Amino acid sequence: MIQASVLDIKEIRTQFPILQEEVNGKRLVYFDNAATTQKPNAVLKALEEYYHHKNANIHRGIHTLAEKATTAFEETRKRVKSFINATEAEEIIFTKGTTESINLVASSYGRKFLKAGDEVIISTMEHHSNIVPWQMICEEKGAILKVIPVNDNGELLLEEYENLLSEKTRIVSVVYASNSLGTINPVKTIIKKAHEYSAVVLLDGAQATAHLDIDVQDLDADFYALSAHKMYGPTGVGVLYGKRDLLEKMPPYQGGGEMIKDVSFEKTTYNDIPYKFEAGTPNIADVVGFKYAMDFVDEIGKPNIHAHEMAVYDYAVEKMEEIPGFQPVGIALKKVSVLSFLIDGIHPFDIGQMLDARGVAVRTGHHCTQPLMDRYGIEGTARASFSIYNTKDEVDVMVDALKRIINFIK
Ligand code: 7TS
Repeated sequence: MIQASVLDIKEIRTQFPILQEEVNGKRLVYFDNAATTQKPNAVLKALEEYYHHKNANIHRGIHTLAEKATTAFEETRKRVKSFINATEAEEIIFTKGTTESINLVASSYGRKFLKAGDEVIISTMEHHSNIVPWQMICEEKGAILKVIPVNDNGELLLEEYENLLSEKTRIVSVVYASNSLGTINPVKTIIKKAHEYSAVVLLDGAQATAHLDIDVQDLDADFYALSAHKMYGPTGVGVLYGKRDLLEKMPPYQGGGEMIKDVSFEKTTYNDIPYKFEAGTPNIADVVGFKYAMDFVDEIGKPNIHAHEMAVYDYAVEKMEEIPGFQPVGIALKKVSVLSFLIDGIHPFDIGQMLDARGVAVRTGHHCTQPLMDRYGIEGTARASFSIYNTKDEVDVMVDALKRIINFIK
């Protein structure tokens, strides 16, 4: 890890070719990192290298390429194990993203262990992907979905959470860091409380994993879901971490090749974990590329990444306060670098469109957290989310553009 004081953002930017793009005649300012981050050269090269020199299907062949591809694929599994400090590589299951990881747990664990009258707890600030799979399985099983409320600042009400917990609680599934508010939730406490009632806990780590050191053993998380594409890796790759004893008790999620030991028309036996949950040919090349994203992150160091991003965030809040009618949404004490905001009298969609005309990419809308928007009585926000390659100069470009937009409109 390098020292934060010598972090060379200019050099880091050169590793991301897309940052040289022009959008609508202006140099791209990419502030949509919570949706997906850009990819460094190391990842792009790994993808090319894979297809040029290693491409084959994995786990089934004895020929040289098949072995090379299998080794590269399994190297990433080991890398994820160390990246989130799982106990064993077998606890790492590759999926296509956080959404699929959560669906896997809801379908497999939920279908086997939930029964009528049981309760599942989520929170108001969940992404739809951590709401809908639980609604579906609760409906199927006659289980009840309970929701932890949030305060006006965008923080979970922990006392209310404790009131929701009971002997009926089977599963607690909460977001580690909110994509709409940036709030970092006190997940270690949430997990400890759930375990007092023998409930299992899934953490949605989609937004946390690129910014915070993750240690699933220290957190004592039962399941942890993440997406590679939100942490400089390729799209189409996600991870589900699960404790071995839980994964072993769970039925397969999908049937097909890879996930079996032996198939006959009378009886099929299933493979061991993690393969039991990896039916069919996986996204081999992108899994291989993902390893280089984790190397990129660890080389800089997450504390350095987080510190830089929060410096850009703090600067952005300070500059935005110069804008009349600026209203941040989500001002929790502990945050990742997500700045959701409203400007009085201008629809977020118009903000997004007019910023785009000036080369600035922000996201607008409900950010797949409609119940959260309902809680605040709004339709959506404009959202700037910062990454390691973003700079205060880029914030100036956005703020300057916003000031011009306001002058133009008002
Ligand atoms: N959970 C959280 C907290 C997220 O932010 C997202 C995606 C997901 C789950 C789903 O991840 P996926 O990789 O399976 O799609 N969030 C966003 C966003 O904020 N803007 O676009 C996607």
